Parts: sequence; structure tokens; C-alpha cells
Amino acid sequence: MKINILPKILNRGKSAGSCHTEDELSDNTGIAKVAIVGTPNVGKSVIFNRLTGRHATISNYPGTTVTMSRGKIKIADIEMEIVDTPGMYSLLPITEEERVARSILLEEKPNLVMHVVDGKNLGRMLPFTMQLIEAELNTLLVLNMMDETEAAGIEIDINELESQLGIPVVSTVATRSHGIDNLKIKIEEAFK
Ligand SMILES: Nc1nc2c(ncn2[C@@H]2O[C@H](COP(=O)(O)OP(=O)(O)O)[C@@H](O)[C@H]2O)c(=O)[nH]1
Ligand SMILES: [Mg+2]
Repeated sequence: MKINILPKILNRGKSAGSCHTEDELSDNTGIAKVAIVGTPNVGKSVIFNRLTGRHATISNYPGTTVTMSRGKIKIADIEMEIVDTPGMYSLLPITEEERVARSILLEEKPNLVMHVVDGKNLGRMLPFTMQLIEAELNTLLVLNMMDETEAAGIEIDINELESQLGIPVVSTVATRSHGIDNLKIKIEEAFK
């Protein structure tokens, strides 16, 4: 028995503190998973809706009162499930919402994490992007609210940001669907 259990423990990696086994944690559906994360009110749900359209289901995260949306989309023949996580400020959870968002990241092991930020407040939100990169999550940074960012006279050099962070960066105005097609291209590239 011990011989069978040991490899599972060794393979658990970053969720070593969890009571789940690798078999329980892995997604057996074979479908790719994308998680949308970020602080509240940055436009995560608008982006989720832009990507999934009407194909979404809202449910409680198991064992909690926290609601979340899941939707399925197909980008260039890749079928994927997108999860709109509750808002979170860092990987160190304080609220129940943050605990759920953290569980989704560390236990569901998404193939891609989209960190949505408000471009106006990029400086304040970048430390969380760094945490995601350090946690070795396949991360894509979405600079949303670029209409307000530009109106505030803030210019962001996307190429420079991409090379400094070493991850893809996309700018969007989700409410106007600006940048959503480019976002889909970057999502596709992130799976290659
Ligand atoms: N000006 C502007 N408002 C946006 C943009 N994206 C979202 N919003 C608005 O920001 C608010 C919060 O959006 P929501 O998707 O609920 O944020 P969430 O809490 O991150 O899921 C809503 O009133 C949206 O209409 C954007 O690109 N520009
Ligand atoms: Mg939301």
C-alpha cells in the first residue's frame, strides 16, 4: 500500500498541503481549463461573457456560499472551459472568495491563468502578476479598461512589459469588445 501512495504524494507539487490526491485533483474530462483572476471590479466578468457568450453555468463552489461561473468555448479547435473566479488580491487568502479563487488555481490546475488588471492601476496590480509567475502558473496579463487608462494620460509600452515579465500581455476595453479577438489569438498561442 505504501508504495502506491508515495508517488501520489510526490507528484502533488504545490498543493502538497491539500488532503486531495493527484487523481482527485486532475481534470479527467481532458478539456483545457482557463481561469480568469484579478481583484474585484477590473472587468473579469465582462471579459468572461465576451469570451463565452451565453454558454455559462453559475454554481456554488463546493462547500461554500461563493458563486462562480464556468463556460465552454472553442478557440482554433481547442475546446476549453473558462472559469470566472471570485476576486482576489494575492495568493494569500483572507476572505472566503479569495480562498475559493486560490483553490481553483492550485487544485484545479488550469492550463492558463488570465490575470485581468485595470490599466490605470497597473503598478498596484503587478505584484500579483509576479506571484502568479513565481507560482509557475502559465500566465497571460490582460490590461483592461484601456479607455480610462488612456483618458487618464497613462501610456503603457506593451512590448516592453511583455519582455520584462516574460509573459504575453493584451490590452482590452471589454465593455466595447476592443482587443477581444487579439485576446483569443493570445489564448490560442498560450496553448502551443
Ligand atoms: N470603462 C470601462 N469599464 C469597464 C471595462 N470593463 C469592465 N468595465 C466595467 O467595470 C465594472 C466591473 O466589471 P466586472 O466585469 O463586473 O468586474 P469584475 O468584478 O472583475 O468581474 C462594470 O461596471 C463594467 O461595465 C472597460 O474596459 N472599460
Ligand atoms: Mg465578476
